[in-house]
Amino acid sequence: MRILPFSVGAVARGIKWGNEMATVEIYTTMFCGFCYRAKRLLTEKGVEFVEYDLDEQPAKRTEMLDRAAGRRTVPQIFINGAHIGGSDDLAALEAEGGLDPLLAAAAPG
Ligand SMILES: N[C@@H](CCC(=O)N[C@@H](CS)C(=O)NCC(=O)O)C(=O)O
Repeated sequence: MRILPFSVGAVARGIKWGNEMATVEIYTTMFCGFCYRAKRLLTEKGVEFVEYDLDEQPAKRTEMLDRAAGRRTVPQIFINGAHIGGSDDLAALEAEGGLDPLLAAAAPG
């Protein structure tokens, strides 16, 4: 029997509410320590993300520059379309408790 509309495990991770979850996108390259660091943080939190590997999809670099207001380094991370920044920005957001609320907000539409 399920009383709560969400799973206890999901609440512990602070991410999934019902079937809705934030859309997380990350632009990466293959040999990038900061990309691994950002992906590890997301993975440890149980967050699913869409990865755009610029080595495999070079055309995505222009898209990243547009969306990230010209920031050229990888990774660049977006949550529900909002620009978060790079790996350090993601880690700082997590440290100050700002990441979970963003992840808990379902993607619009
Ligand atoms: N502070 C940034 C550093 C990112 C960074 O330096 N990424 C390297 C790859 S691991 C990069 O894009 N280097 C190319 C460049 O600096 O133009 C972050 O935390 O994301």
